Amino acid sequence: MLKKLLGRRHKHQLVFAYVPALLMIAVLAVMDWRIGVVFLVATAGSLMLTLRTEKAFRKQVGEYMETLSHRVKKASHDVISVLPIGILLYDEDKKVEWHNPFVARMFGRETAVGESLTQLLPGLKLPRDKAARLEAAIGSRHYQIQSEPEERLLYFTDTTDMHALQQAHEEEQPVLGTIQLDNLDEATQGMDDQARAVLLGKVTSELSEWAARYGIYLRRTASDKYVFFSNVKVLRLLEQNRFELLDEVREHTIDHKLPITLSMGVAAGTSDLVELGAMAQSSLDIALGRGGDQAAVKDGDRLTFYGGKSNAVEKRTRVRARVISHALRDLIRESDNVIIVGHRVPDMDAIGAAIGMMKAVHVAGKEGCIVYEGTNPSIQRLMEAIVEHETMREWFVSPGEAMARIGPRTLLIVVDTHRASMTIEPKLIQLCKRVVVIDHHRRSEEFIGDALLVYMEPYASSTCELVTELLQYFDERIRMDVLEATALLAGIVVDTNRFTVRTGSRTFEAAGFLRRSGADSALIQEMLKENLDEYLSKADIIKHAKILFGSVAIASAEPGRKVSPLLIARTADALLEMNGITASFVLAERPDGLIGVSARSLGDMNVQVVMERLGGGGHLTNAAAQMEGTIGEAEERLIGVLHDMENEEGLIT
Ligand SMILES: [Mn+2]
Repeated sequence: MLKKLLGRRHKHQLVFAYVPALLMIAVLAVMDWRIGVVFLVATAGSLMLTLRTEKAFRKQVGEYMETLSHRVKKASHDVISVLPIGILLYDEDKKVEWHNPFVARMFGRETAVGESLTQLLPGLKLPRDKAARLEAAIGSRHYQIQSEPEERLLYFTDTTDMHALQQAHEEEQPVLGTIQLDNLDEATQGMDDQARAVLLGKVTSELSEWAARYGIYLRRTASDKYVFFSNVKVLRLLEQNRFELLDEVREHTIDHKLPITLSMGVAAGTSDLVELGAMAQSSLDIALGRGGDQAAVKDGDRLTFYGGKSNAVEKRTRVRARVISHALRDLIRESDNVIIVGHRVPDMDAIGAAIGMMKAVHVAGKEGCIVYEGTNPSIQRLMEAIVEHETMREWFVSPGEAMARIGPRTLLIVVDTHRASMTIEPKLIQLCKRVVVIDHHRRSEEFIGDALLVYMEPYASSTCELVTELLQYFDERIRMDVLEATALLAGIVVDTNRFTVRTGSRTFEAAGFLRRSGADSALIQEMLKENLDEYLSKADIIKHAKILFGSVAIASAEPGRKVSPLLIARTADALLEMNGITASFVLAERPDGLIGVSARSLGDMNVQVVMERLGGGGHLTNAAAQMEGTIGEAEERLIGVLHDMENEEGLIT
């Protein structure tokens, strides 16, 4: 078409170009006809020659254009078959319609036409309407996939090298860890130098063997502290083996009167070494706060715990209790007033500890109050006794009233919890500049950050035990009111399930002091009495108990039956008392519609970790969680977690 247009225009132009020449010839012919003939012949020859040249040129151009378009077509075809990019077209049923040879090589077959995409690329989710960039591994290679749903077209790019490079980069990221021997002082107390050296040597060789096994750089920084340096690749291995060093050291020193346990704080996820160091230290603090004998790994924002199979060892020295007591006394004396707050739905331990702290405030000659949200069945009888008391009832105020009392020099004491969200009024913690935390729970990730003083001892039976010790050092001649001492003792009695769990020698010493101060055990007996209905309800749930893993009891209440959280907890306590049971789990629907789970253990199994996996928390031997859904689903999830843990590192130690 183009050629024709071009040719026609040229012909016309040529003809017009010869018009003046013809006119000239006509004039010449009029003058002399012979000259006219000569010029006419010459002009005709010239015109013929021009037309022939023009024709030859047109032919050449035409031929050239034809070969060019052919070559372009050929090249684009070659590109599709040779380019290192896969192109695949699919139909509405996601079946392959066409692909280039790259795709055939990618799948390692001659053709994939007619096959379904879901089978070729299992697990790949193609978005319906938007262009998207996806990734897939086919065989040993990695591909980036550009999806164009409107054209039903996929482009594949081989990113294997990039992927390998990325992985190598990630694996070489630095990891920093700190290791602390939890109980070296306690374990070596009373040992002579030689025995101590032998024990330390044993632990040290265990540690260096471990470091050599993984190619870790390990360095001792104090008699009971180490620092190590490694990379993410090694960390993944350590996690896979669930930090078996913890078990090895504990097992190799088990023939001593106290096995040595380790705590580790490990940090990864940044290449900033200063930040890594701070993260490793805070991870170690958390591991220790949870009772030690475990590794806390902070990888970016993710915090994971490994181990923690043994219970926190009681600290035999009371130096810390005395130091804390004196620091607390100074803080109270420097304050205008003191507000004491416990956790929501307070139990005996929270109320008892708050009352003990009020005693401290009064001994220091200051004003104070206890934040109170109302009664619940577990503290009903204690609160009745307090209401009848001439002065104690004045101590309890509403959260609003407490808030109104906050001044610039107000001290807030948080008891029996260390999580701001668990307190009766979290705003108090934001509003008070000066906060003290006294708790016996194993530390969770949420933590009141900028407290002036933190006294957290997971080995202790109860916050009341800690508070009783603090009071003894507060003032040596401290005299307590009968109801004050009774409330503190009641807290210890409840949290130890009548001195049967988590009871150390210091628990009895604290109980002895309270008894000497006039604590009324008959009154406690009265407070803890249960009624017949409750007893029958417990028996009703226990009836459904089944035994897993030989000694783990799980009992679920009937669906639709509402059970109070307190009764769920007490049923778990009762179930644990049965012969041959090492751990008990009780599930029931709570009045608020959630499924409540209470978990108890004699100490051979860490129920805190089980509950943490279900979104709850607590202690090694005493923990709880709340779940949404039906009771059957909750039980299924719980059993799933138990099986997972059994496969990972064994449930029972
Ligand atoms: Mn408690």
